[in-house]
Amino acid sequence: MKRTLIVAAAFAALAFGQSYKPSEANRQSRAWFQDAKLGLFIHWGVYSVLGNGEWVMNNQKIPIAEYEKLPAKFNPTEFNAAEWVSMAKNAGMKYITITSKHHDGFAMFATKQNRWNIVDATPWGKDPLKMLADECRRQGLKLFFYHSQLDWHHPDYYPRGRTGQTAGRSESGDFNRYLDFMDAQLQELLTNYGDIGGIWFDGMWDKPDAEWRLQKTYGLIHRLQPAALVGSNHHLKPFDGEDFQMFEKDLPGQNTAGFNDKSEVGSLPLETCETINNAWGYNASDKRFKSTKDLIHYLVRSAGNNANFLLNVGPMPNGKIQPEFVTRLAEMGDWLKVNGEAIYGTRGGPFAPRNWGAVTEKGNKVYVHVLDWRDELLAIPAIPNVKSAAMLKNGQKVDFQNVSGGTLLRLPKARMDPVDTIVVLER
Ligand code: JFZ
Repeated sequence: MKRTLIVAAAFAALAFGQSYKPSEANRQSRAWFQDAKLGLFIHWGVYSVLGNGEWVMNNQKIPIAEYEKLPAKFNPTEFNAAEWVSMAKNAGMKYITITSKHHDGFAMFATKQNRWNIVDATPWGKDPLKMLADECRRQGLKLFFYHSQLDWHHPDYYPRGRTGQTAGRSESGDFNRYLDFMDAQLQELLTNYGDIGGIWFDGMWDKPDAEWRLQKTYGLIHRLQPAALVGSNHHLKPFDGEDFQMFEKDLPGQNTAGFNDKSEVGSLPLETCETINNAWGYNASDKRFKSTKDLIHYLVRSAGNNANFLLNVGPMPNGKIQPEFVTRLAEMGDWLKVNGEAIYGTRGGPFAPRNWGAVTEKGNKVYVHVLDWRDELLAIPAIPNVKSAAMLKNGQKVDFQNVSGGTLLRLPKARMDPVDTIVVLER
């Protein structure tokens, strides 16, 4: 009897594509994640030595034999974990997601699986992820690892996918052995660094039809750390076993960057990531920095879409973060120190973002973020039972009037904030 039930349950799970039940600890992490709203993305690897982004190996067709000369030049003696974590904390960020391994396969941690890693292959010889993990714990931030499933360096990543064709690898390899290697690295990351926030996968899109053994890998993570959140940048709707859904360079449901045409917003916690200039990994010549105001607007629109904002920096090969990034993060933090009430712990809604701005809500309060509006009267969709309206900044009352189908807010020019005019509605 019991056996038939198990078989029936397994069949149902397969038929309906649902078998993973998040643990209670995992549900708590998801709630924490949704309250956190802002995180720091860090793309750091041996590619930073060339100052031309994390795709440089592929873009400049550098063969492995050449690329393997880089670690000898990677000596980030200026790296200071406390400085990075303080910078994130002062920016109002609640977590950090850092590359443990990017597409070049180079591990930024002390792995025993091969010598293609920062400890064994560089003159510096230290494990920055260990130092960051300890420092995050000290300062109360969570640490996530970005881990690339795609690997341009490992001989068993075969057959190859769309990218990595010019690395000069042999025409053979055992993909299952590669996945064993990847699982072994993940086991290290989930065993040697204390409690981890989660794993941010990327790279499946390189060969979407391969057997990636996702259930085995996701199962391993959830077994080692049930509270850790699993997400993947596959640009599709979430797979069984994932705990959050991410949107690369786009707000959920949008597709301005062209990555998310097949994606669908599901019911998991959401996250969107973006760069400050146009590079993820350090790019010495990319000076097209977004303004602090634009970054704050992106944060507000993310929150209005019920998503977290993961904002990226690409540290330099000496271990420092360039000043243009540092100042912008500090300015975001200054803004959040005053306006954080309307961001942290909120959920998007009660209505979807508009061209003029976005709304967030928490308890009996609705925060109307007016980002771009020039007239004195602003019409918003009706919100039932609003008792009062006031500026978040100074508590001054805001005139409002319910009209058929909506509410009119009176926003005299003199009261408008150049970044975000926040009106608090109380229900
Ligand atoms: C991926 C990485 O390739 C990139 O280096 C960075 O880490 C970013 C956060 O994630 O970006 C992608 C993912 C998929 C495609 C292109 C870039 N794609 O499908 O063409």
